[in-house]
Amino acid sequence: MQVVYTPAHLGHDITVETYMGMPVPANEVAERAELIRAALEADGGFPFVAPSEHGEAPITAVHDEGLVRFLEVAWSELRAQRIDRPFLSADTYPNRAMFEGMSEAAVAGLVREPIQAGGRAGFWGLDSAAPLVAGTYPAARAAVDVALTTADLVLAGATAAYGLCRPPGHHAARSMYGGYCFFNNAAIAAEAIVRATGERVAILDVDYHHGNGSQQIFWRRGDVRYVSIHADPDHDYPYFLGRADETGEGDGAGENHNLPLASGTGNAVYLEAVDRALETIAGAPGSIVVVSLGFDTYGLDPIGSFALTTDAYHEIGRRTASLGRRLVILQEGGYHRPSLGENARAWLRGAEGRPFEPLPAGGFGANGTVAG
Ligand code: SP5
Ligand code: ZN
Repeated sequence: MQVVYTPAHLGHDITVETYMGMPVPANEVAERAELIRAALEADGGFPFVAPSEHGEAPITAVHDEGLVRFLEVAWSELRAQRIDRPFLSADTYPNRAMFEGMSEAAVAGLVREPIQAGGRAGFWGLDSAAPLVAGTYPAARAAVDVALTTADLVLAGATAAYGLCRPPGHHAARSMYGGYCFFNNAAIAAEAIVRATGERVAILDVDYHHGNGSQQIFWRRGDVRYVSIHADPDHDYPYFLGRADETGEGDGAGENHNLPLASGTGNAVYLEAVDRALETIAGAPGSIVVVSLGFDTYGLDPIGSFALTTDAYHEIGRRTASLGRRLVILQEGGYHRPSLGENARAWLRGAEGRPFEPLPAGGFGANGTVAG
Protein backbone atom coordinates (compact mmCIF):
# COMPACT_ATOMS: atom_id res chain seq x y z
CA MET A 1 0.00 0.00 0.00
CA GLN A 2 1.33 3.42 -0.92
CA VAL A 3 1.89 5.95 1.86
CA VAL A 4 1.69 9.69 1.29
CA TYR A 5 4.04 11.60 3.59
CA THR A 6 5.84 14.93 3.74
CA PRO A 7 8.22 16.33 6.38
CA ALA A 8 6.32 19.65 6.13
CA HIS A 9 4.45 18.66 9.30
CA LEU A 10 7.67 19.21 11.29
CA GLY A 11 7.05 22.96 11.16
CA HIS A 12 3.99 22.43 13.36
CA ASP A 13 6.44 21.99 16.21
CA ILE A 14 4.31 21.63 19.32
CA THR A 15 5.80 20.89 22.73
CA VAL A 16 3.23 22.32 25.17
CA GLU A 17 -0.57 22.50 25.13
CA THR A 18 -2.93 23.84 27.74
CA TYR A 19 -5.38 21.56 29.52
CA MET A 20 -8.03 23.27 31.65
CA GLY A 21 -5.90 26.37 32.06
CA MET A 22 -2.56 24.75 32.83
CA PRO A 23 0.39 24.04 30.52
CA VAL A 24 0.99 20.30 30.01
CA PRO A 25 3.34 18.40 27.66
CA ALA A 26 1.75 18.34 24.21
CA ASN A 27 0.07 15.20 22.94
CA GLU A 28 -0.12 16.03 19.24
CA VAL A 29 3.64 16.22 18.59
CA ALA A 30 5.77 15.84 15.45
CA GLU A 31 7.34 12.65 16.74
CA ARG A 32 3.98 10.88 16.24
CA ALA A 33 4.16 11.09 12.48
CA GLU A 34 7.88 10.31 12.44
CA LEU A 35 7.34 7.13 14.47
CA ILE A 36 4.63 5.94 12.06
CA ARG A 37 6.86 6.80 9.11
CA ALA A 38 9.79 4.87 10.60
CA ALA A 39 7.67 1.78 11.30
CA LEU A 40 6.16 1.71 7.82
CA GLU A 41 9.58 2.19 6.25
CA ALA A 42 11.00 -0.63 8.37
CA ASP A 43 8.16 -2.88 7.25
CA GLY A 44 9.37 -2.66 3.66
CA GLY A 45 5.91 -3.13 2.17
CA PHE A 46 4.87 0.52 2.07
CA PRO A 47 6.26 2.62 -0.78
CA PHE A 48 6.35 6.33 0.10
CA VAL A 49 5.19 9.10 -2.20
CA ALA A 50 5.29 12.87 -1.66
CA PRO A 51 2.06 14.88 -1.86
CA SER A 52 1.38 17.18 -4.80
CA GLU A 53 0.06 20.70 -4.29
CA HIS A 54 -3.69 21.02 -4.81
CA GLY A 55 -4.12 24.71 -4.02
CA GLU A 56 -6.78 26.39 -1.93
CA ALA A 57 -9.94 25.57 -3.91
CA PRO A 58 -10.48 22.08 -2.40
CA ILE A 59 -10.15 23.65 1.06
CA THR A 60 -12.69 26.42 0.52
CA ALA A 61 -15.01 23.76 -0.95
CA VAL A 62 -15.65 22.73 2.68
CA HIS A 63 -14.22 25.56 4.84
CA ASP A 64 -15.15 29.23 5.24
CA GLU A 65 -12.56 31.38 3.52
CA GLY A 66 -12.37 33.51 6.68
CA LEU A 67 -10.98 30.51 8.59
CA VAL A 68 -8.31 30.00 5.94
CA ARG A 69 -7.29 33.68 6.07
CA PHE A 70 -7.20 33.66 9.89
CA LEU A 71 -4.99 30.56 10.02
CA GLU A 72 -2.73 32.00 7.35
CA VAL A 73 -1.92 35.17 9.32
CA ALA A 74 -2.63 34.17 12.94
CA TRP A 75 1.01 33.68 13.92
CA SER A 76 2.34 36.82 12.25
CA GLU A 77 -0.53 38.80 13.80
CA LEU A 78 0.30 37.46 17.26
CA ARG A 79 3.87 38.62 16.79
CA ALA A 80 2.89 41.95 15.17
CA GLN A 81 0.65 42.63 18.16
CA ARG A 82 3.60 41.85 20.46
CA ILE A 83 1.63 39.29 22.42
CA ASP A 84 4.43 37.39 24.11
CA ARG A 85 3.15 33.81 24.08
CA PRO A 86 4.97 30.68 22.84
CA PHE A 87 1.84 29.66 20.91
CA LEU A 88 -1.50 31.18 20.02
CA SER A 89 -4.42 30.06 22.16
CA ALA A 90 -7.72 31.92 22.52
CA ASP A 91 -8.44 34.50 25.20
CA THR A 92 -12.25 34.72 24.89
CA TYR A 93 -14.81 32.52 23.12
CA PRO A 94 -18.22 33.74 21.93
CA ASN A 95 -20.20 31.41 24.20
CA ARG A 96 -23.71 31.33 22.74
CA ALA A 97 -25.21 32.51 26.06
CA MET A 98 -23.38 35.83 25.62
CA PHE A 99 -26.07 36.68 23.07
CA GLU A 100 -29.09 35.19 24.82
CA GLY A 101 -32.22 37.19 24.09
CA MET A 102 -30.75 38.83 21.01
CA SER A 103 -32.33 37.95 17.67
CA GLU A 104 -30.36 35.96 15.08
CA ALA A 105 -30.41 39.10 12.94
CA ALA A 106 -29.07 41.28 15.76
CA VAL A 107 -26.26 38.81 16.48
CA ALA A 108 -25.40 38.56 12.79
CA GLY A 109 -25.26 42.34 12.56
CA LEU A 110 -23.27 43.01 15.72
CA VAL A 111 -20.91 40.10 16.28
CA ARG A 112 -17.80 40.23 14.12
CA GLU A 113 -14.28 38.91 14.03
CA PRO A 114 -12.09 40.90 16.41
CA ILE A 115 -8.62 42.21 15.58
CA GLN A 116 -6.74 41.21 18.75
CA ALA A 117 -5.23 37.74 18.14
CA GLY A 118 -6.63 36.15 21.32
CA GLY A 119 -10.13 37.34 20.47
CA ARG A 120 -9.71 36.30 16.86
CA ALA A 121 -8.62 32.81 17.95
CA GLY A 122 -11.75 32.65 20.12
CA PHE A 123 -13.90 33.65 17.15
CA TRP A 124 -12.55 30.77 15.00
CA GLY A 125 -11.53 28.23 17.65
CA LEU A 126 -13.34 25.49 19.55
CA ASP A 127 -11.04 24.98 22.52
CA SER A 128 -7.87 26.18 24.24
CA ALA A 129 -5.91 22.96 23.70
CA ALA A 130 -5.03 23.39 19.99
CA PRO A 131 -1.84 25.45 20.00
CA LEU A 132 -0.92 27.34 16.82
CA VAL A 133 2.74 28.16 16.09
CA ALA A 134 4.77 29.72 13.27
CA GLY A 135 4.76 26.59 11.11
CA THR A 136 1.17 25.52 11.73
CA TYR A 137 -0.42 26.96 8.60
CA PRO A 138 2.09 25.48 6.10
CA ALA A 139 1.88 22.13 7.92
CA ALA A 140 -1.94 22.17 7.88
CA ARG A 141 -1.91 23.03 4.16
CA ALA A 142 0.54 20.15 3.56
CA ALA A 143 -1.71 17.75 5.51
CA VAL A 144 -4.56 18.66 3.14
CA ASP A 145 -2.28 17.95 0.17
CA VAL A 146 -1.40 14.59 1.75
CA ALA A 147 -5.12 13.75 2.02
CA LEU A 148 -5.91 14.87 -1.53
CA THR A 149 -2.92 12.99 -2.97
CA THR A 150 -4.07 9.87 -1.11
CA ALA A 151 -7.51 10.32 -2.68
CA ASP A 152 -5.84 10.77 -6.10
CA LEU A 153 -4.08 7.42 -5.75
CA VAL A 154 -7.39 5.70 -5.06
CA LEU A 155 -9.20 7.60 -7.81
CA ALA A 156 -6.42 6.40 -10.15
CA GLY A 157 -7.26 2.81 -9.26
CA ALA A 158 -5.46 1.86 -6.04
CA THR A 159 -7.51 -0.43 -3.79
CA ALA A 160 -6.30 1.51 -0.77
CA ALA A 161 -3.81 4.22 0.12
CA TYR A 162 -2.70 5.77 3.41
CA GLY A 163 -2.14 9.47 4.04
CA LEU A 164 0.07 10.24 7.04
CA CYS A 165 -1.74 13.50 7.79
CA ARG A 166 -0.41 15.73 10.53
CA PRO A 167 -1.92 17.87 11.96
CA PRO A 168 -5.11 15.77 12.08
CA GLY A 169 -8.43 17.12 10.84
CA HIS A 170 -11.73 15.65 12.00
CA HIS A 171 -12.52 18.25 14.70
CA ALA A 172 -12.25 21.13 12.22
CA ALA A 173 -15.70 22.33 11.11
CA ARG A 174 -16.58 24.57 8.17
CA SER A 175 -15.76 27.74 10.14
CA MET A 176 -13.82 26.40 13.14
CA TYR A 177 -10.51 24.84 14.12
CA GLY A 178 -9.80 22.91 17.34
CA GLY A 179 -8.95 19.55 18.87
CA TYR A 180 -5.41 19.70 17.37
CA CYS A 181 -7.08 20.09 13.94
CA PHE A 182 -6.93 23.07 11.56
CA PHE A 183 -8.31 21.86 8.22
CA ASN A 184 -10.55 18.82 7.97
CA ASN A 185 -8.37 16.57 5.82
CA ALA A 186 -10.94 13.76 5.61
CA ALA A 187 -13.84 16.06 4.76
CA ILE A 188 -11.79 17.83 2.08
CA ALA A 189 -10.86 14.44 0.58
CA ALA A 190 -14.47 13.20 0.72
CA GLU A 191 -15.71 16.35 -1.01
CA ALA A 192 -13.02 16.03 -3.70
CA ILE A 193 -14.01 12.40 -4.31
CA VAL A 194 -17.72 13.30 -4.60
CA ARG A 195 -16.84 16.00 -7.14
CA ALA A 196 -14.50 13.69 -9.10
CA THR A 197 -16.79 10.66 -9.23
CA GLY A 198 -20.35 11.91 -8.75
CA GLU A 199 -20.72 8.94 -6.41
CA ARG A 200 -21.75 8.91 -2.80
CA VAL A 201 -18.91 8.64 -0.31
CA ALA A 202 -18.82 7.27 3.25
CA ILE A 203 -16.54 8.43 6.04
CA LEU A 204 -15.70 5.80 8.66
CA ASP A 205 -14.27 7.61 11.69
CA VAL A 206 -12.51 5.29 14.14
CA ASP A 207 -10.58 7.92 16.08
CA TYR A 208 -11.32 7.77 19.83
CA HIS A 209 -13.03 11.16 19.66
CA HIS A 210 -16.18 12.11 17.82
CA GLY A 211 -15.35 13.91 14.57
CA ASN A 212 -17.60 16.87 15.22
CA GLY A 213 -16.14 18.77 12.28
CA SER A 214 -16.87 16.03 9.75
CA GLN A 215 -20.38 15.65 11.15
CA GLN A 216 -21.00 19.40 10.92
CA ILE A 217 -19.68 19.75 7.38
CA PHE A 218 -21.90 16.98 5.98
CA TRP A 219 -24.89 17.38 8.37
CA ARG A 220 -27.30 18.40 5.59
CA ARG A 221 -25.63 16.43 2.81
CA GLY A 222 -27.19 13.36 1.26
CA ASP A 223 -24.05 12.43 -0.68
CA VAL A 224 -21.64 11.88 2.23
CA ARG A 225 -22.58 9.41 4.97
CA TYR A 226 -20.66 9.96 8.22
CA VAL A 227 -20.27 6.93 10.53
CA SER A 228 -18.29 7.35 13.73
CA ILE A 229 -17.33 5.10 16.66
CA HIS A 230 -16.09 7.14 19.61
CA ALA A 231 -16.06 7.85 23.33
CA ASP A 232 -19.36 8.94 24.85
CA PRO A 233 -19.35 12.76 24.78
CA ASP A 234 -20.86 12.81 28.27
CA HIS A 235 -17.35 11.95 29.41
CA ASP A 236 -14.96 13.06 26.72
CA TYR A 237 -14.01 15.71 24.22
CA PRO A 238 -15.69 17.23 22.20
CA TYR A 239 -18.47 16.97 24.83
CA PHE A 240 -21.21 18.83 22.94
CA LEU A 241 -21.67 16.59 19.90
CA GLY A 242 -21.39 12.88 19.18
CA ARG A 243 -24.58 11.38 20.57
CA ALA A 244 -26.47 8.58 18.86
CA ASP A 245 -29.56 10.72 18.23
CA GLU A 246 -27.65 13.13 15.95
CA THR A 247 -28.71 11.75 12.57
CA GLY A 248 -28.56 14.71 10.15
CA GLU A 249 -31.15 17.08 8.69
CA GLY A 250 -32.56 17.97 5.30
CA ASP A 251 -30.91 16.00 2.50
CA GLY A 252 -28.63 14.57 5.19
CA ALA A 253 -31.45 13.16 7.34
CA GLY A 254 -30.47 9.64 8.32
CA GLU A 255 -26.94 9.98 6.88
CA ASN A 256 -25.15 10.71 10.17
CA HIS A 257 -24.45 7.71 12.40
CA ASN A 258 -22.84 8.07 15.83
CA LEU A 259 -21.88 5.02 17.85
CA PRO A 260 -20.72 6.29 21.27
CA LEU A 261 -19.09 3.70 23.53
CA ALA A 262 -18.41 3.66 27.26
CA SER A 263 -15.08 4.18 28.99
CA GLY A 264 -13.15 0.93 29.28
CA THR A 265 -14.44 -0.46 25.96
CA GLY A 266 -12.26 -3.38 24.87
CA ASN A 267 -11.68 -5.32 21.67
CA ALA A 268 -14.87 -7.41 21.65
CA VAL A 269 -17.33 -4.56 22.16
CA TYR A 270 -15.39 -2.31 19.80
CA LEU A 271 -15.28 -4.92 17.00
CA GLU A 272 -19.02 -5.40 17.35
CA ALA A 273 -19.43 -1.63 16.82
CA VAL A 274 -17.13 -1.84 13.80
CA ASP A 275 -19.42 -4.46 12.29
CA ARG A 276 -22.45 -2.21 12.84
CA ALA A 277 -20.60 0.73 11.31
CA LEU A 278 -19.58 -1.31 8.27
CA GLU A 279 -23.17 -2.54 7.79
CA THR A 280 -24.31 1.09 7.86
CA ILE A 281 -21.77 1.97 5.20
CA ALA A 282 -22.76 -1.04 3.09
CA GLY A 283 -26.35 0.23 3.26
CA ALA A 284 -25.65 3.16 0.93
CA PRO A 285 -24.20 3.05 -2.59
CA GLY A 286 -20.65 4.11 -3.38
CA SER A 287 -17.29 2.52 -4.05
CA ILE A 288 -14.92 4.63 -1.88
CA VAL A 289 -14.67 4.99 1.89
CA VAL A 290 -12.59 7.67 3.60
CA VAL A 291 -11.26 6.30 6.90
CA SER A 292 -10.46 8.74 9.70
CA LEU A 293 -7.97 6.52 11.50
CA GLY A 294 -7.04 7.21 15.11
CA PHE A 295 -5.06 5.09 17.54
CA ASP A 296 -6.20 6.94 20.65
CA THR A 297 -8.50 3.94 21.22
CA TYR A 298 -5.37 2.02 22.30
CA GLY A 299 -5.31 0.77 25.89
CA LEU A 300 -2.29 2.84 26.86
CA ASP A 301 -3.29 6.06 25.13
CA PRO A 302 -2.72 9.01 27.48
CA ILE A 303 -5.97 10.82 26.61
CA GLY A 304 -8.24 7.88 25.69
CA SER A 305 -10.13 5.48 27.96
CA PHE A 306 -10.64 2.47 25.65
CA ALA A 307 -8.61 -0.73 25.87
CA LEU A 308 -7.85 -1.82 22.31
CA THR A 309 -4.78 -3.87 21.45
CA THR A 310 -2.53 -4.01 18.39
CA ASP A 311 -4.18 -7.25 17.25
CA ALA A 312 -7.55 -5.48 17.21
CA TYR A 313 -6.20 -2.90 14.76
CA HIS A 314 -5.14 -5.67 12.40
CA GLU A 315 -8.65 -7.12 12.60
CA ILE A 316 -10.36 -3.72 12.14
CA GLY A 317 -8.24 -3.09 9.05
CA ARG A 318 -9.12 -6.54 7.72
CA ARG A 319 -12.86 -6.11 8.32
CA THR A 320 -12.89 -2.61 6.84
CA ALA A 321 -11.22 -3.82 3.66
CA SER A 322 -13.62 -6.76 3.42
CA LEU A 323 -16.39 -4.24 2.70
CA GLY A 324 -15.00 -4.50 -0.81
CA ARG A 325 -14.75 -0.72 -1.24
CA ARG A 326 -11.61 1.25 -2.00
CA LEU A 327 -10.11 2.95 1.05
CA VAL A 328 -8.65 6.43 1.46
CA ILE A 329 -7.10 6.00 4.90
CA LEU A 330 -6.14 9.24 6.65
CA GLN A 331 -4.34 9.59 9.98
CA GLU A 332 -6.14 11.41 12.79
CA GLY A 333 -5.18 11.04 16.49
CA GLY A 334 -3.29 8.52 18.63
CA TYR A 335 -0.90 9.67 21.33
CA HIS A 336 0.80 6.65 22.90
CA ARG A 337 4.04 7.08 21.04
CA PRO A 338 5.68 3.68 21.71
CA SER A 339 2.79 1.81 20.04
CA LEU A 340 1.88 4.15 17.17
CA GLY A 341 4.14 2.63 14.53
CA GLU A 342 3.15 -0.94 15.25
CA ASN A 343 -0.55 -0.09 15.45
CA ALA A 344 -0.41 1.65 12.08
CA ARG A 345 1.47 -1.29 10.54
CA ALA A 346 -1.05 -3.72 11.98
CA TRP A 347 -4.09 -1.78 10.68
CA LEU A 348 -2.69 -1.23 7.21
CA ARG A 349 -1.45 -4.80 6.82
CA GLY A 350 -4.88 -5.99 7.90
CA ALA A 351 -6.46 -3.79 5.25
CA GLU A 352 -4.18 -5.40 2.66
CA GLY A 353 -5.03 -8.91 3.84
CA ARG A 354 -1.44 -9.43 4.98
CA PRO A 355 -0.60 -11.07 8.32
CA PHE A 356 0.87 -8.95 11.08
CA GLU A 357 4.12 -9.90 12.72
CA PRO A 358 5.75 -7.50 15.16
CA LEU A 359 8.98 -6.03 13.83
CA PRO A 360 12.03 -7.75 15.31
CA ALA A 361 13.55 -6.03 18.31
CA GLY A 362 16.58 -4.04 17.26
CA GLY A 363 15.17 -3.14 13.87
CA PHE A 364 12.41 -1.06 15.30
CA GLY A 365 12.58 -1.17 19.06
CA ALA A 366 9.66 -2.12 21.22
CA ASN A 367 10.15 1.18 23.03
CA GLY A 368 9.20 2.94 19.82
CA THR A 369 12.61 4.34 19.00
CA VAL A 370 14.33 3.79 15.70
CA ALA A 371 17.54 1.78 15.97
CA GLY A 372 20.70 3.48 14.70
C1 SP5 B 1 -7.48 14.50 16.68
C2 SP5 B 1 -7.67 14.27 18.14
O1 SP5 B 1 -7.54 13.14 18.61
N1 SP5 B 1 -7.94 15.32 18.91
C3 SP5 B 1 -8.15 15.17 20.29
C4 SP5 B 1 -8.36 16.49 20.97
C5 SP5 B 1 -8.52 16.32 22.43
N2 SP5 B 1 -8.41 17.56 23.10
C6 SP5 B 1 -8.63 17.51 24.51
C7 SP5 B 1 -7.47 16.87 25.20
C8 SP5 B 1 -7.79 16.73 26.64
C9 SP5 B 1 -6.76 15.94 27.33
N3 SP5 B 1 -7.36 15.37 28.50
C10 SP5 B 1 -6.44 14.71 29.36
C11 SP5 B 1 -7.22 13.94 30.36
C12 SP5 B 1 -6.32 13.10 31.16
N4 SP5 B 1 -7.09 12.26 32.04
ZN1 ZN C 1 -8.82 11.61 18.83
